[in-house]
Amino acid sequence: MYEQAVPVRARIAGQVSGPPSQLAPFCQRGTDGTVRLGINADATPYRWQEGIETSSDTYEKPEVVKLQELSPQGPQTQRARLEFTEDATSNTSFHVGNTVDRNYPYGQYRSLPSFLAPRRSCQAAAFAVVVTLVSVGLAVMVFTNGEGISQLSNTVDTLKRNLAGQKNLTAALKQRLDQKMSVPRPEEFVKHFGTPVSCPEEYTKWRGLCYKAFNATKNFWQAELACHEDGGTLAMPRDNDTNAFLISLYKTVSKNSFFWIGLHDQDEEGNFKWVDGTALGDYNWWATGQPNNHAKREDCVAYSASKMNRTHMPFNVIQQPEKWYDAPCYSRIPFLCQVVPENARAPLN
Ligand SMILES: [Ca+2]
Ligand SMILES: [Ca+2]
Repeated sequence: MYEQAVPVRARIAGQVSGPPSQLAPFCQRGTDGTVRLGINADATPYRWQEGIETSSDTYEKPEVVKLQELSPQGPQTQRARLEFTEDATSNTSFHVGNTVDRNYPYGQYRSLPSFLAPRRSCQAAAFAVVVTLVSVGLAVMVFTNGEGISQLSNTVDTLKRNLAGQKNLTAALKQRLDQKMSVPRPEEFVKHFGTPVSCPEEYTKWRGLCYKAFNATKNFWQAELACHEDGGTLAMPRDNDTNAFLISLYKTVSKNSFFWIGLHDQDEEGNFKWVDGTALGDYNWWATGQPNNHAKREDCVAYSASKMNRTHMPFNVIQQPEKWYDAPCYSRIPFLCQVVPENARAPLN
């Protein structure tokens, strides 16, 4: 059921004929489009009054207000529809419409208050704006979070690469440390420190030198020459340990022979020297009564035999075995040589 719209003129300035005050902030539109709805004080309850505010203190353009009130769809429902249209002179139309369904708990037939329609519209618009802002905010957050996640992913990848590099460096350092701490292999030892100390064939190493007992018989000078041919000299027992070692060594060759050592007094009687020219020193292993320079022809020194053997006794009296005796240098007896190891004499690589 329609009610004919009634043109309304209303003063704007200072006039309080509009809607309830709580709607004003939501529904004003500029200077010539503001629509105010409210309840006329003179009207019956739920009659609608409408006004359009102009920019000056004049009466506004006539408006046509159509109020449509629909019969309730049920004992508890009321529907109202408002339409606002400017007059033909403005060649414009302005439409505000809203459909409200409202349920009333008391089941009474009541018309819908006019201010609710534009209020709904404003609420919808505000809701749309809010939804739009929230959507934009969410999009920004998603975008921002996406960038953050991408940056975090890149950071994690970088950290993984750095960790892998650190692991490789640690493994390399550990390998180098193991190489430093490990015992060198024989070939590496030879490379850095020369060949291991070794003696010529049939020579025996003793305290850094090599010794050999020759069973062949030679005079003192021939024996010294033979030792030179092996790169050494006649043996020179300068201390008790070496002396004992040489005694045990020549026993492996013969126990009934005498053995030349590198000691003599050919240059000066009674002044014994080693074949390398050094003085005899404090250590000696003379047999009792020796050296006696028997018949003034004994200038070279030899060990006496471990066991007495008259056939090999070049000296006039043998009383003590395994001792030093001076004897004639031309006597042909076995001899002892000593050689400095070749690698000990060669410079290290
Ligand atoms: Ca002598
Ligand atoms: Ca003698």
